[in-house]
Amino acid sequence: MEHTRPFTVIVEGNIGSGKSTFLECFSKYPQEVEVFPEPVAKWRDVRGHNLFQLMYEDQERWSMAFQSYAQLTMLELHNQTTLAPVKIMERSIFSGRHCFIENLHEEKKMKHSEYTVLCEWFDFLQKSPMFNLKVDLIVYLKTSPEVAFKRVKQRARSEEKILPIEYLRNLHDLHEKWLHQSTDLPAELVVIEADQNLEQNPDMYAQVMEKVLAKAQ
Ligand code: DGT
Repeated sequence: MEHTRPFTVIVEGNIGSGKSTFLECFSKYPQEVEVFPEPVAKWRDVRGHNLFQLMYEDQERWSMAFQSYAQLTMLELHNQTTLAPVKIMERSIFSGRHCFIENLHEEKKMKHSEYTVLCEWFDFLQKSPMFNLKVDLIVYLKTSPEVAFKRVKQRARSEEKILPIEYLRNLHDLHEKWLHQSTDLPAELVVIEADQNLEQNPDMYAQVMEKVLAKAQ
């Protein structure tokens, strides 16, 4: 049976917070959960253009194009139906708007006019009955920027080589502000303290996984 409104979970947290590892834990439950990783591969090949790399090489020049495309690919994921009753997404159109776009604007890497265009699009998409941005649960993997930075350096994704720790500090602050201070979160929030990794704390995801899998019953 196709689920047009599956129970939808978005997994949020800084770059390097462990979102992919959390998502992998659900690969044992294909009947119950359909997982949608972030579309980095698409960002790397937009009809031959690596927008992901261009954005890191020259943020002032490429952020608008990148965020515009990232917003489109996120919208596509939000809109996808599933065969499983539970849908889990890595990030969302919401963190794009409230963390990444906000940061680029605050850091003056994006012109105010460009920022305004992206915000107008976001507001339109959020209100439009044509798109399904419904979310039921937000899982926030909370890390210190220092731990996230160490993990990013260890995995050595080529585009992220030049990423300074200040970038992760800014993104951390914006995740905290969005998830802990805003009055219009799209869903209930659960927080996982994620400075430890799975080897150090094998049960760190257990409670939240149970909560999510219960929605498939
Ligand atoms: P994980 O598993 O928690 O380590 O997560 P990552 O780092 O695989 O995934 P994520 O979403 O934190 O970021 C993947 C890369 O894409 C990273 O270099 C940040 C970048 N990214 C993701 N979404 C956006 C966005 O909306 N704007 C910008 N500028 N970059 C983004």
